[in-house]
Amino acid sequence: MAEGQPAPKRDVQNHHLFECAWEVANKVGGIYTVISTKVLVTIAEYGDRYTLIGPLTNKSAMEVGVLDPVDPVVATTLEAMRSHGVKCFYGRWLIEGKPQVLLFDVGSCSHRLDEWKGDLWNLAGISTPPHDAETNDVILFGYLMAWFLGEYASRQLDAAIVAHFHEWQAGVAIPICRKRQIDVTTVFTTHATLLGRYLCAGSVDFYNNLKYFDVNHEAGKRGIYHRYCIERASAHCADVFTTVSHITALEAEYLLKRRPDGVVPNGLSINKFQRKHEHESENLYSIARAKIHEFVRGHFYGHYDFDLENTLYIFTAGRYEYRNKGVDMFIESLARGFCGGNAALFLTKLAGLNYRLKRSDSKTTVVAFIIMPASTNSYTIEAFKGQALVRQLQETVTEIQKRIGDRLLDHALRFHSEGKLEVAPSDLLSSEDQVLLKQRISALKRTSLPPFVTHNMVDDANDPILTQIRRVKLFNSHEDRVKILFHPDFLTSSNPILGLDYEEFVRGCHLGVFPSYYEPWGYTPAECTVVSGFMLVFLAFKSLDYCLGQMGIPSITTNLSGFGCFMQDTIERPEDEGCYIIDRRTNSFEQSVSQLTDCLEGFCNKTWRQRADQRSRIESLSPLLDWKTLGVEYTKSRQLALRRAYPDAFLVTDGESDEVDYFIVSKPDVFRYPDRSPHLK
Ligand code: 1S3
Repeated sequence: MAEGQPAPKRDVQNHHLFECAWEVANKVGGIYTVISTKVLVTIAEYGDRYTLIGPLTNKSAMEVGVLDPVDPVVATTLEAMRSHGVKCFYGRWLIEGKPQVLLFDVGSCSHRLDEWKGDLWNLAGISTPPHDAETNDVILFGYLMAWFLGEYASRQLDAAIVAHFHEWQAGVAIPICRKRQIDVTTVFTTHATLLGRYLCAGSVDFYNNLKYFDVNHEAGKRGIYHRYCIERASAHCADVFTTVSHITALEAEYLLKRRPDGVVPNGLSINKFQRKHEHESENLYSIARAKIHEFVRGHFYGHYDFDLENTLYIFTAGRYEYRNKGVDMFIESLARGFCGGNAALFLTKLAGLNYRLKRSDSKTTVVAFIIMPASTNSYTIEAFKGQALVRQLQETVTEIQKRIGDRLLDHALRFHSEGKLEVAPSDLLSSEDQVLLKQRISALKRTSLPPFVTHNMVDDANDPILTQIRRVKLFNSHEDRVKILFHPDFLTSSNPILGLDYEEFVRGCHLGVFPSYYEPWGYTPAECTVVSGFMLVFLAFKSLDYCLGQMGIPSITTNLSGFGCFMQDTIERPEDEGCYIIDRRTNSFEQSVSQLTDCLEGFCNKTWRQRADQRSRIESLSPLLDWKTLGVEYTKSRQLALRRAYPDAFLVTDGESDEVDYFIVSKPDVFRYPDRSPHLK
């Protein structure tokens, strides 16, 4: 809108929505899950008035089917931008709901980087260093989005426009829209704060000091001041500012210096057919578990002396943030009792699960997986060898089985009813077969213990997970009732070693453990409860017979994770529904480790029946996490943005706006103990 001209009267009821994020069709982390799973409810509300905007990358191009824009104004706007050399893709994102999507190639405008950086400095006072490639892309992306929105809003004058931006990587456009007075209303959602993530990953007592951090100084010290400025400007310039949980709202208030207008919890798209296929549930568990069994047999070859029927698979997974995701606490709770050779620990409740199971002569074995991508070179030879040896043995057994079958058939054919059927084992198992079998068995002999990592790590000596495993001496020995395995890579069904997709792996496990210290929301425990609709489409696409939306796997999280707090606020006794919540707010690290170990021990002591009952209860939690329930918070945030930008359109009869601050952000901020374990410093 040109300055001085009256603003057009836009229709707020039938407004258009542009949702912008770096993770649109471009999976990096949790924001991809948020956006892709939310699509169905947003499409139901907006239809073709909804468009997503993201970056054009090799990955994102694969997820989009190119088409001509439905909206003629979008078509003319893009034509105008293309005439200036902007490269972009317009089409449908190939996920459930097939939303319209616009992807900008930031590289096509890299020649304008210096000009736009100068402009960002002039209009927002944000200076950025030359060699931060991610920030450079973020600036290009921001300017392209603002350019698009400006052109679009100047051509489409009938309907109001809501532009919703996720996370600082999409935030640059917000101060630009404000300074250029582009006639759109903006919402900014942060899924974590930059400083929060950095501070927590270090060794500060984050939550008790939230109010006291010198934010500029802390950001400067960590070399992220420019990124922090972008994030803070996005939060302050947006008409409405939201975040994903109350705990992150508090963090944002102190670190970004704006109290969020509200909280938009993350949902999942629950498959509508799930209930019809419930009977298949147990079958799917068995298939997935059999695959994990197969892997475990191979990995522990030569030391496979435990009973798989009496083995529990537990796991933690996520972005490799050692302290933030609570991997330190997970390993500690598995193996505490050996640290520092402190004998007193053996005698107390402070001992870890491994010690407790040994002490009680438990017949249960726990295999604990850590699935977190890190820098690796390849799988280790040992990892391949174990699987190959077991496969060879399997093939040999199958061949021998066949020969035994033939011999038995032969005997049976010669059998006359008056005689006695006598078949000596030596008649069935020939000496050649015995030799072959012995050769295979002797190949399984091993002098070393089964490794606790599947890959060659780039920085093995300094890797924090490996360092801790070595310190607590969890070496997968015969006596250990807890075996540990670090898989520093994503899971896919095409993996040569652990060939399962993440969802299938989760289904094959018994328990997910996510004792996070910093976790604005945390999808991993929610994904133990349900599989998202998106994933179902993805799996169906790969022609796997997965039509079940539920997982029903119990999980452990903490009251420092958004999801954990949400469950505590929503359900009276989350643990009855298979959602255990560890207190990391008011407990010391030691106490939380003990609580986690108690919880793990309690789970190990459950009977098969108790675990099956628990699983069926968890499945009934799905509606609580459905976007159909939680999506309404997003609707409210957009309504508030419209009210703030177009108050006249909301005037009630007496001439007063009926705006209310719809979100209640205040939650008790009780934090007590410093969170650092003396053992972990
Ligand atoms: C963030 O991703 P993360 O794993 O880096 O956003 C997610 C989606 O809102 C959230 O679930 C998670 O806690 C945040 O940390």
